[in-house]
Amino acid sequence: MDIAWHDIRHVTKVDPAKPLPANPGVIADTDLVIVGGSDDVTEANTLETIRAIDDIAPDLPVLQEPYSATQVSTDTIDAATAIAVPAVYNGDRTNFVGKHLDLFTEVARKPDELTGSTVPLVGDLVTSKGVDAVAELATNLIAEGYVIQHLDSAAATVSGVETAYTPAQVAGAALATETFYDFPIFYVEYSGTYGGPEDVASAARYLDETVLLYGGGIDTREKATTILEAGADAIVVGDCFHDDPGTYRETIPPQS
Ligand code: 1GP
Repeated sequence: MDIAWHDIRHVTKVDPAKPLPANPGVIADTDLVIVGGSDDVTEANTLETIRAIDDIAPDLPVLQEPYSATQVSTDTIDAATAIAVPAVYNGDRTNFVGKHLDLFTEVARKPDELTGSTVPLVGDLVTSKGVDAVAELATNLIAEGYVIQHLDSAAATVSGVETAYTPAQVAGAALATETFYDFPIFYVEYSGTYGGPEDVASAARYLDETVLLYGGGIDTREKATTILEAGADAIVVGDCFHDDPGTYRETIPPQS
């Protein structure tokens, strides 16, 4: 399934370590789902969540966004539309360069050398299934340029983020994403708190082809509208989906 990124205005981040809400059917009106979290995520709960969403809304694109090697398997690769891999500009080296170079070093090896090897990003679950799985993964990866701005979040902890970027640095990271790294996604991440429109406005000036996502603390129609009007291509809503699906429904922009 190809993802029509520039038609996507509303993304739902489903944490596989949390239960789905009692009325998960509200998710059918979002444009795209990302399955990922920063605590207690496993391959098993990821797969269960992707399949549950697929049962509810079979036509919805669903990305797996892992933070660890052990969460990806041939089953999750098959179940998800694609695997979204964060590259965290203000994280530690492991989370911008290390995991990715390790993965592609494995992918670049000759097939007979892969037997028995490990792939740090994707783990033994993939390599035990052989080179076809690794090759399939390589063609289904989506790189996301990330800036994590909420230092007290689990996302910041798991990515080694110790300093938030200034709006000028956010703008620079956005410009680099589009013109230097050529990642398809730039993600302003305020996981768990509302960051307001300033970073989004700073980034939006430098993005054309690259899709601008904002996530963090969206729990009203007003916040959703503010972020979209500041220039985000789409908002990402996480906690509100799990905690208050009725309010979550209000964050979905009306069909234009
Ligand atoms: C988290 O950006 C998403 O990765 C959404 O944030 O959970 O605060 O809505 P919230």
